[in-house]
Amino acid sequence: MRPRIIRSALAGLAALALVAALAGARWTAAQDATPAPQAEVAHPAHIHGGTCAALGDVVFPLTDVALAPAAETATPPAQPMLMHADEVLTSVTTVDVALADLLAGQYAINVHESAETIGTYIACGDIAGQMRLHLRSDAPAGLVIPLRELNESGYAGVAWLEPTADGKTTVTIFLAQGLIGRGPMP
Ligand SMILES: [Cu+2]
Repeated sequence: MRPRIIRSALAGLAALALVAALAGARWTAAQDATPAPQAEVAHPAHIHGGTCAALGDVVFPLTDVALAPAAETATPPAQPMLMHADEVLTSVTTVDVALADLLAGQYAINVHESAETIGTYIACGDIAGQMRLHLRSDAPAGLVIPLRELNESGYAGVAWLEPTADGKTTVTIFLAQGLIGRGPMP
């Protein structure tokens, strides 16, 4: 049973990464898009010092993790667009630090329940990993980390850290509930 669960979880993560990769150009939110019908609360996120087990101060704030606003479905899209299921919350931020520097230190990506309940953490992932061969040879060397559920929030996902040409790091978060068949469904 367990290998099967792990395999399907890996398949899910691969699918997420693939969707993002296929989108190619960076997704940007449409300023004038109509709000999503079921807009839920935005989840503040930061890069903290330390690890998820011993979280330090906020070092780099990240864009709130939230349901992206719905966009016009013109074909072809007027701007780069990442399509994804309603259940998937996203966040994209370019932070002014090199990925190598993040890897050299101790840092973690932490997601909070809301601005009002900032002390409640819902998911976290340590910024660490091994160099691995990527399926896409043209992709820049990056880092993908799991964001594990905290406090029985039901939220889990991945963060994808990519170095930019000018020495910064673009952090893309995908977060969703119900990925492991328990906890609150969206
Ligand atoms: Cu934080």
